[in-house]
Amino acid sequence: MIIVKVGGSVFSDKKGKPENFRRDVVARIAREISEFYPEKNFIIVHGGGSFGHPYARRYSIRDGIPDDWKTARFRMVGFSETHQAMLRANSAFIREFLQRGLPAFSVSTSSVFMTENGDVAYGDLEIIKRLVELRFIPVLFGDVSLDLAKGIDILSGDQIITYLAKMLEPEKVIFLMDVDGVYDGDPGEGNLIQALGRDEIESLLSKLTCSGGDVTGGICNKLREAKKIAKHSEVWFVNGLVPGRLSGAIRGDGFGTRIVP
Ligand code: IP8
Repeated sequence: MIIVKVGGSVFSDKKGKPENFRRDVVARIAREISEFYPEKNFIIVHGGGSFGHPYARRYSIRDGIPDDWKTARFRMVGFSETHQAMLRANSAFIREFLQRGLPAFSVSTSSVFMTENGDVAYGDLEIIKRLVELRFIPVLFGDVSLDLAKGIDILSGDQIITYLAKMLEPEKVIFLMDVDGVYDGDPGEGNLIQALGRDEIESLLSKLTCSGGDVTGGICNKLREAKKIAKHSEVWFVNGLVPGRLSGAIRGDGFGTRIVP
């Protein structure tokens, strides 16, 4: 089984109009997957991109449900709005897969996982396991979550993948991004690292600027999660905007960053 995370900046332009969707990119990702399916099983998890993140920020979802009812109600409406935006992204995704004969099936993350301060505290994987057994391609997504500590929060696609990797032990996890892989410095400054040791991740994190950007933490969050995932499976970071890079990572001879256990 291979788990592919399609980053929000791959299927949409995060700086562009709200809810813009790169149909051509997702269609090409589906085509690359169809070269290996059904010999290999896939689970897809996509991020929030121009769909979830603007709502999550506008309604301060990560601050949870406060005691003050007026603010609580405003945020609960925002919680649902954010989820609906993610359902629209998911539906656009699934359409591209179905059109290429791939039996993608939507799994609504917030109905399967609960968090505690943003980390998965509970996850019911029975449906996902059965879907994979039957050779469906489950498509999950970064989403809002009911949270045991704060009432509500955001669950990043990257956190979902760590949980899936721990429980399902896939042969490979591939992160598709809008850059060639992991760099040894901030964007535009560092060099691409082609093989990154699991034990080198902490020192790399101390060199990177980890604040700002996404509500869920961008590349730093991905690297922290990759460190955990690499205990269970091979991890790749590749450019999802360049044709063939996903196929290369699936074959194992691709261009990008491979995390070495
Ligand atoms: O882009 C975030 O998921 P991510 C999901 O995978 C929302 O971190 C709703 C902002």
